[in-house]
Amino acid sequence: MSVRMNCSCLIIFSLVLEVFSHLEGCHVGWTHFQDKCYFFSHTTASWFDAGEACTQFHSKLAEPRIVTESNFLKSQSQFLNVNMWIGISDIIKEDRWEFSSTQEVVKNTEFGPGEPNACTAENCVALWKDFHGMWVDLACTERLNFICEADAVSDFGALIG
Ligand SMILES: [Ca+2]
Repeated sequence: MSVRMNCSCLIIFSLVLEVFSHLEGCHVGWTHFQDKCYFFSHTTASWFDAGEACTQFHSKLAEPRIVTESNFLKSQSQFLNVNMWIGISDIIKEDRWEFSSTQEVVKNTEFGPGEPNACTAENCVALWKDFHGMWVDLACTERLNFICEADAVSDFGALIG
């Protein structure tokens, strides 16, 4: 009897967790902030493979567009204590830093001291933990943790419907 009750409680608990995560508009394992959901990877990949992994999750490498978002990602990279790829590069044109998904030029770059520093040898941007999450340019083939972003689902009906 007690075992069965424990099982029921577990199921109800799981359902409650599930509903709460849906109410927030993000899948389990993703972090909700403002109108987006973020996935902070536990594994490392090249910048290209990281972008591919995000695509598999119906998302893209994070593209911090506003100060509050950028500060949130920086603080998370500090909290997790890892360097993390984001969706900014100058692959297409040297020293033209652009968001990968739209090729829009990044107006407010946040490079750390002495960065970017390697011209065509380093074309991909990461949040650097030793710079408190400020950016560095790195060789895109380096393996780093990465951040994916997706739109949060605000319409609860659309989620369950
Ligand atoms: Ca660099």
